[in-house]
Amino acid sequence: MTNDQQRWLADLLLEGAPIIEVEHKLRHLGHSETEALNAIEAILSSPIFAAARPKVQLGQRLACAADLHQKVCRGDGFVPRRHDLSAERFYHEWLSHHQPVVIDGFAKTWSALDWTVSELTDRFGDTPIEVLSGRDQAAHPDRDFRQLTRQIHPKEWEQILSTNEASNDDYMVARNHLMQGSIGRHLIQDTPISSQWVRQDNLLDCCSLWMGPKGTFTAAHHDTCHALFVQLVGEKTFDLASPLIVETLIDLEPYYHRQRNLKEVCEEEQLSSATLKPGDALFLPVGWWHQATALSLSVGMSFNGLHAANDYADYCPGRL
Ligand SMILES: O=C(O)CCC(=O)C(=O)O
Repeated sequence: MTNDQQRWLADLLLEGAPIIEVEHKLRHLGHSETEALNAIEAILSSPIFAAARPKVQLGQRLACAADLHQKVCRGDGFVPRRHDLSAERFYHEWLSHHQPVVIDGFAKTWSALDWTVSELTDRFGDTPIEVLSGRDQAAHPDRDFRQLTRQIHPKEWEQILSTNEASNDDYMVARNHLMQGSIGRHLIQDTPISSQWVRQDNLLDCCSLWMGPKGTFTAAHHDTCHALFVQLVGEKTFDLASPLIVETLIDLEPYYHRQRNLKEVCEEEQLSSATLKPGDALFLPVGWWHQATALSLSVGMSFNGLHAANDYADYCPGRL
């Protein structure tokens, strides 16, 4: 029996295929009954099989429980939306149930909704800002953000955005540390998120600005903390998938999905989407897979200083 055949046989037996079926398959491949039974016995009696089978079985049982959860919780393809959701109900009904929700008009009174590119870039002043460039040529621009990070003058950023062309090539992503610099103290005046929603003592350390042209696409990934993403300018669509969808747990690297697009990984009914308009907020629960597409020039702010345990750095199935 070739190595490949032995491996295939081990796979079947580890997954718990009935011996009689495995024997039939081997006979079908041209092996005699004795050869087939000997090959099966050799694998079943190996210490490697004895050690591995309970682990495979545990994985199968967890997948079974996760599937059950998915079937019971299946939605209609859209992230649920709520108007006038109080912080109290948000924490009680959504965060503690680990479920995403859109809060319509969350920031409808914030002056950041009037931000324009030229006003914002003027406010950035002369200090270089950090953006990712050359994303189109990169196989995995979000995972490999370090190689693509460059410092540019805010005026250059304004020029890139003012072409109004749809592009994923340049994008100012959350890792720009802008809010932690001196400009952060000014910008936050325009995004007055209430203390009922997020802690104020570390507000600037726990928020990030996202800014880019129409057409940016952030690849499928999960975070290690909960986040509240507030859309300020333009529109953006998010696609989300539960961390309990087994298909999403294959091919990770480590916080990103190798396929980049959840639509290539999940069935349509496993995804839920939400299009945010200016002022809407999306709660992204820790571990939930998400990807984002800007439908127009877009500015958003994400906050993670929530009033809940919010450091799940150890949640990284892609490292296992
Ligand atoms: O807006 C985006 O492009 C991505 C946002 C995101 O993934 C996040 O806030 O975790």
